[in-house]
Amino acid sequence: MGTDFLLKEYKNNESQLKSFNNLGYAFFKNVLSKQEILELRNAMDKLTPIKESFDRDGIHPEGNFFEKHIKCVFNRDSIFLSYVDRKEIIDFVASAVGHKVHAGSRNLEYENFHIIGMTAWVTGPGRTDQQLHCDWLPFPLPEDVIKDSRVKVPLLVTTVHYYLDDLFEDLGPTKFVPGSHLSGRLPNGDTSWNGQEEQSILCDAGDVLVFRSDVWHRGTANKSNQNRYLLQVHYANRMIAQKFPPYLNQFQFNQVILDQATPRQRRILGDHPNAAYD
Ligand SMILES: O=C(O)CCC(=O)C(=O)O
Ligand SMILES: [Fe+2]
Repeated sequence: MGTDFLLKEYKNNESQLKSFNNLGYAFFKNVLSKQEILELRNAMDKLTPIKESFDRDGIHPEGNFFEKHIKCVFNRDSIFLSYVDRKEIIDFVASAVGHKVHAGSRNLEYENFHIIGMTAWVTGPGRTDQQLHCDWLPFPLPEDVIKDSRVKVPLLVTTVHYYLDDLFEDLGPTKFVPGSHLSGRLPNGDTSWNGQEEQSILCDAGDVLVFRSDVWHRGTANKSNQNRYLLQVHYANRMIAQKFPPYLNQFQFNQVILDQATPRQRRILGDHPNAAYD
């Protein structure tokens, strides 16, 4: 069997979801134009760190390499606002993590999830390999239980990667072990699962990957002489907390940005109708 299916875009939402459920990630080709890629990279270069928000911009504390890691960038420059609900991606996210509910004319699929973070991330030459990990494994399960077709592990958190470079091995692509979310566990040092080795996401600038929090993956070493630019957008079921530091109510929405936000963007940013626990 070929390996084309490991990085393939399917034509409709349903087939994309099926592949996502099998592999743990879904691929979207050519989402951004060259102009949008440039705009995003320039906007990322202009961002300044807010220390209380855990931002970093400089030599990484645990390594001798440059890293810029700026949180909640939707709040910093209106260029990032459209990535709250980027048109090619958001319906997929809504069906993956919003658990679409149809109720008459109400657009409930946008009520059950929200954005929990948006990070601009520039990694310089010298960045080292990450270990294979899950971002979050909410439901560890024995393999024989998770294999039972009656068991459907709900997706609570998913991340969208907007790649802003043409990726090559030395630039440090993200690597995934396809299907490993069906292991029910953390990798614990394993580098393959069910006979499947890790797969480098060697995609082009403007391509997008959406992945489950429980699929095994890692960022890899930047052995090139250029910076790698990545925009990460994290979404979750509405019951999962938004990660908007600084905490204890110090995070403030930027009114200039909020005034530009559409009703759907405001909803995804957290403007929910009253519900359980409110
Ligand atoms: O850098 C990457 O491509 C992935 C990073 C990652 O998985 C993480 O920081 O959790
Ligand atoms: Fe990760």
